[in-house]
Amino acid sequence: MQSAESIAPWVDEAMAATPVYDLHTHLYPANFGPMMLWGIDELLTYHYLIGETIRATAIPYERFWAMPQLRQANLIWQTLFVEHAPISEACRGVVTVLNRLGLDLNAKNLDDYRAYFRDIKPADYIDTVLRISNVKSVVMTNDPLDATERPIWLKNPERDPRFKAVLRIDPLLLGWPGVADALGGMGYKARADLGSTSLAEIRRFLNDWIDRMGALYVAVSLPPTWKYPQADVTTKVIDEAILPVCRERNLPFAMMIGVTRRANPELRLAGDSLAQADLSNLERICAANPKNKFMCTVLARENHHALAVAGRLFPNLFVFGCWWYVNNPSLIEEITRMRIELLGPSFTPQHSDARILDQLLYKWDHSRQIIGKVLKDKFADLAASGWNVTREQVDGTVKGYLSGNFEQFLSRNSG
Ligand code: FIX
Ligand code: ZN
Repeated sequence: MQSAESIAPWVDEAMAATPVYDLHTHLYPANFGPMMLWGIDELLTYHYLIGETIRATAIPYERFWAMPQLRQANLIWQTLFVEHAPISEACRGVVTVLNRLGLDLNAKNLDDYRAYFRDIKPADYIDTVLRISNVKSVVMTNDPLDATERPIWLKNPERDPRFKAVLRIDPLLLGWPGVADALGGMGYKARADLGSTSLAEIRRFLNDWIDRMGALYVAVSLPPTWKYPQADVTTKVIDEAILPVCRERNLPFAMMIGVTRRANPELRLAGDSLAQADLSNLERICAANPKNKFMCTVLARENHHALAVAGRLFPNLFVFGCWWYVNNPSLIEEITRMRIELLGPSFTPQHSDARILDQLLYKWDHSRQIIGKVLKDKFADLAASGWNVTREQVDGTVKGYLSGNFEQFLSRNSG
């Protein structure tokens, strides 16, 4: 019988050797130009760190936003890394990135770090970061209504096969009646009345953009107040456009539930909040549409237990990731432990949500450590209960968590 000591290195080796399929990021390939973010100044001006700096300095919002990015980065470095210990998860992330790149952490010299990035070519840097982080595929967030992104797609960019597309439709679900004009501007005659012509036009929009992008799934983030079903525009668009198209195309519909946008608009991207949602709405959408595939992650820690239970109840629901405010070591550990206990090997513990390429280096480094820690405990418990744990079982479980489960869910027929 294997001991905890003999199982632990198997887990460590499998976690390190298995390439990740990162199923939700905000990363883009080099030929997406300004959308590809990388390097020390982008890392430092990540919205998580902007929030922490404005809090630490109490700088007036308008003064912060009036600064050019370089000066914002200087302030963030000075405040969070020089004047204080960089002990928060987002700060530690920058430290891990610099460390993984082999930069001198004792020097603490921002200009030296800037010099390192100066001569790097973005396309080469993608190769470097994916190699060091051992990530094989990253799933982008693609919004055809975004004024920067749309023209890029319309030029039929050459595709980097490592960057997969996802059709993100927040405005299409939550932006009525205003979104009708945006759709009209793109040649889709969808009016706020949502009559049968409008719904057909929304379906045409979805199909056209799924084709253009080669989208793997259709995704939305939803507020904690989201209800399903409800006599409102959101339910109508879901039931009569999104779900039929997803069914026909055998694509999952991913719901990220629990975000309250612009709770403090002064903080811009850093100003979104969260609240607990009623996940009976999630259960109802899965139950009412058994021929659709769904993916779900939730923002409130308090919702994670209910999400894992929903995953047990509905085979058409794929549970994934520790999103944003729960992407912290203590919460990843708690959530992953609970999910393994309720769902066994059949979910995806983590996605990175990286916005800046270099963040793959820390987000996966940190998550691999925690998922590995939990798995060691779980396999040790199993061995202590009398099961003959083998290296193949460990390898297979890790492969499922880091890539295979998601790939299988994508290829599975919706029934
Ligand atoms: O809606 C989302 O995809 C969120 O992940 C982002 O909007 C959020 O700003 C973020 O970066 C979280 O990590
Ligand atoms: Zn995201």
